[in-house]
Amino acid sequence: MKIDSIVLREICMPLVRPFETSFGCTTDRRILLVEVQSDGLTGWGECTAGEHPLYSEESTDTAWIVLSQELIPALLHAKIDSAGACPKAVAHVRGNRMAKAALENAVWDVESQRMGLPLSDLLGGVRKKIDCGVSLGIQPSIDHLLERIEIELAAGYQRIKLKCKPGYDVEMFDAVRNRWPNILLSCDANASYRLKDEKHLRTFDAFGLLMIEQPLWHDDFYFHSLLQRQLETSICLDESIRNRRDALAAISMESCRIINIKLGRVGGFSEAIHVHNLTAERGVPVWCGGMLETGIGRSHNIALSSLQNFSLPGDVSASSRYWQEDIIEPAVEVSPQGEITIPQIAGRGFEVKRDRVEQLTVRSERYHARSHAYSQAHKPMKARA
Ligand code: OSB
Ligand code: MG
Repeated sequence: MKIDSIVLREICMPLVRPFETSFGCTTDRRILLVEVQSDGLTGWGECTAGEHPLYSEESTDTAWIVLSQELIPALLHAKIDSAGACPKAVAHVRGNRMAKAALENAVWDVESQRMGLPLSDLLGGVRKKIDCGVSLGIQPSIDHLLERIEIELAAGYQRIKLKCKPGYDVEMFDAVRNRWPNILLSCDANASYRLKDEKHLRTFDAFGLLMIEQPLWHDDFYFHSLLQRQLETSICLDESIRNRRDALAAISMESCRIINIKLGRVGGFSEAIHVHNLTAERGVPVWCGGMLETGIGRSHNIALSSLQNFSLPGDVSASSRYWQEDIIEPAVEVSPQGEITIPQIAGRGFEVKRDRVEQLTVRSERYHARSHAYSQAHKPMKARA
């Protein structure tokens, strides 16, 4: 596959409502988009790094630097023959998985168009529809929360996930369970508890939660394995799982019984498929996480969720829950049964609204094959005078 040029851009988009987690509140997103041009085709990728390095070490700004100075020059230099060859072309760069995913996923988009296949087919997907849940940020009050849950259930969503943190947990679970004793309910702590909270976390068992997501440190398996032994509720790891080896370690140590796969967190489709295949072999169910994506990232999440072991409802929901106007056409919609239908046309299945993207762009740069960007990036450092 010959890559002719790559465009890196940053767009700014306000969320329709603030999204608050244990680590912070987001009101406006700064999102990097990658456009890979190859033989008249354009593939799109989205970087899921946050505005600040709070969920992971990456941010919009670190991803820009790593993409522009390292990853894009390396990929243009590598002359890859398929999207699956991307990870090797950027393997010399440590970490920076969200930046890598933005680039690799754009190449998968190009490849699916070139082959005339829906992206989900190219990935090996088998599902025609995916089950959808929602993630509800920390709300100003329990009344606000109950109101939101009512709206999401009425829209058909199959699972409600509640963001929680110390001091904002059992009272909320109690209120929700009193109102809806039987809904599929889970919580996500985003690493906000410690092992000393074990006794308190055991009280979560009374609420029949499907899972508790990432209760302890963002980089931990061992202490989660100690905690999991003490809980009836399944632990689901999110932040800790960076690749297939991590998933294998976590499963072997019984640190969790469920895994959330996020394309950005694991570095792109290739590694996401590796994690998926391992969990399928080991009988560990997975679901697709979300990172407040625009329609581009959302369409990648939809394609990934079509793989066989994505057997639990994911955090892949309608565009309108996040955006006044999405940057794709049609917008992502969820049926009254809480399902998204996998597009059956070549590529991601959603057009990018180029005019809208241009309007929202705050900076952009184009890189050509064999441009001097590569030689610049790899010039040996000179000693300072
Ligand atoms: O932990 O799943 C998370 C959003 C930003 C950072 C981390 C997380 C989330 C979500 C949002 O829960 C899920 C979505 O995009 O709908
Ligand atoms: Mg999470």
